[in-house]
Amino acid sequence: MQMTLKVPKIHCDGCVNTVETAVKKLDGIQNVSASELSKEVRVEYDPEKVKEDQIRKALLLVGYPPA
Ligand SMILES: [Cu+2]
Repeated sequence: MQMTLKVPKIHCDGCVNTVETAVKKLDGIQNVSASELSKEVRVEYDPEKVKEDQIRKALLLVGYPPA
């Protein structure tokens, strides 16, 4: 399954790293790529193992609340 989250606080490479690392740590994440240009995070995940809610929470915990 794939989703794209808008994360307005992404503004540089450091943010991209922080966001990608936080999401990758979760179980069931197949791929994650954040963009500082579009301020979007694209996540591919296994919905049997991880829920959208957990992904949103992981972003919130590192200081990047999804819009
Ligand atoms: Cu930054």
